[in-house]
Amino acid sequence: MKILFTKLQTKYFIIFPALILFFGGCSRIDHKQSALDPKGLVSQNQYDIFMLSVWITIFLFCAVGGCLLYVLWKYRAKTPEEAMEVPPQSHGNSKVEVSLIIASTVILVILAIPTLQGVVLMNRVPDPNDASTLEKLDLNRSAIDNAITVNVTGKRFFWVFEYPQYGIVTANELVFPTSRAVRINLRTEDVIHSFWLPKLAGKMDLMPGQENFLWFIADQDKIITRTDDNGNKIKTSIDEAMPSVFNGQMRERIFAKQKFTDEFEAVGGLFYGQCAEYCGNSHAYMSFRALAQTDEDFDSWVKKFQNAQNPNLQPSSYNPENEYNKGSLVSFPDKSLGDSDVREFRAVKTISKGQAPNLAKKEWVKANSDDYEKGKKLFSSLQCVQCHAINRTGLGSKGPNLTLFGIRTSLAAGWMRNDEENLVKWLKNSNDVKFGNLMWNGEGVDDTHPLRNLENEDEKVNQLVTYLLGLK
Ligand code: HEC
Ligand SMILES: [Cu+2]
Repeated sequence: MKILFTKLQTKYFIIFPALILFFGGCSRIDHKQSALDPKGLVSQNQYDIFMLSVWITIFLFCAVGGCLLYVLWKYRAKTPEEAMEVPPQSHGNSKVEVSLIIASTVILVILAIPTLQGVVLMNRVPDPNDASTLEKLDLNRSAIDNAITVNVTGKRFFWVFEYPQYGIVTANELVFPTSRAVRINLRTEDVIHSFWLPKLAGKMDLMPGQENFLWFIADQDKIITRTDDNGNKIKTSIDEAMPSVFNGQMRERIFAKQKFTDEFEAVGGLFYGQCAEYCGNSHAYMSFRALAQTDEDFDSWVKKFQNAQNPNLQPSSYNPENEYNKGSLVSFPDKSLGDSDVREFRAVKTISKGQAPNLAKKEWVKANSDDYEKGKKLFSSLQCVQCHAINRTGLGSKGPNLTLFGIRTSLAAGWMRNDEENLVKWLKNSNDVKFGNLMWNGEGVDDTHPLRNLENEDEKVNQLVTYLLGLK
């Protein structure tokens, strides 16, 4: 008995730690960046192909392992004499060999057909006139007809998202409507990167000198279905799963519901993406986010960006020849900021022609706080504009475009929460936060560059933060 017990114990000593190691590597399949939790048509297709090959592999494992065990058992030596015998020798069995070749071929064909179909599917948005394909894929024609295009440019170590149909550009957060297909054109301006958006689109490389392509369409039903802590599937509302991005609700909701280290999304419409091809020091932190929106919210977001990035809609300097409506934004000098400084004012009532702006008459109010205005000024004087554009496209393209930065959920290419605390850390020493990033280490940046000297400049940093987070 005692011997049996010790034997058992030794067995468990080996098995338990092995199991712990084995399952320790597992996580819930709906993990933030899991390819096993598809929420769109293209990723679902890839998942199905993957599962087909898993089942085939399991079948093969059992069939081959089973035969092996059977033969080992059946033809084992039963007596010491038998063990001494040399078994009959043969060169093989051509029937068995031929059937094995045929069986392998059949399995390869079974795998190849859906794989090739998947490659075709991933590589091209279906033709809107091809009714039978649309029906097979259960796609609305309008989802294809109204597809949106996003030109994605990979840069060390962030992403540029340009929407050519709307003439807007942003970085690191891809906002899209769930009702429409999204075409993704992939290019790079430096080295090879790889665009990986596992729950929606799969993965595709960005190659210098070549344009690659990918598309996805999200499944709103799957987005609003959530797994709770006990593993039950529950349906939430659209409002809960896809808060509006344009008015900052998405950002607020994510911050309120989720610790940064949480492994699961608090909000269904938030997707994590990642560069999946080693591209340098901070490659591991070259991530991005995709934010699902209803049509209405997406349109509002586009409108807001278009207004922000339309040079004709920027506040112009005050002109006494113009009449101004209540609410108009105009800039004119404000001595309280600095001798030659202008700031933005908002008209409190209709301002008739021919007047000089008179602050004493309470016709104008400051459009932004003093810190915001000072931060805005610092953004130019500290040479941030060298690399960043805010609002207008095309200027300062070495770094991410920071238009409406205050509604962005993430900082430094998707991997940190975009809040005051992190932004302060980033501005004081971005190299500490993201080693090797090209803001700190870019061309023309050395220890004399003003951005490297913000470490002890709390006031300036706070003004910059007020300005950047005030862009909303
Ligand atoms: C030499 C060019 C350069 C200068 C100058 C520069 N930046 Fe940057 N900035 C970058 C690059 C490149 C990134 C992207 C870093 C990354 O994520 O790898 C970046 C990222 C950022 C981000 C995060 C953006 C995002 O999408 O997450 C903020 C905010 C920012 N910079 C603010 C500033 C401010 C404020 C200044 C001036 C004090 C400044 N930058 C000066 C190049 C620059
Ligand atoms: Cu990379």
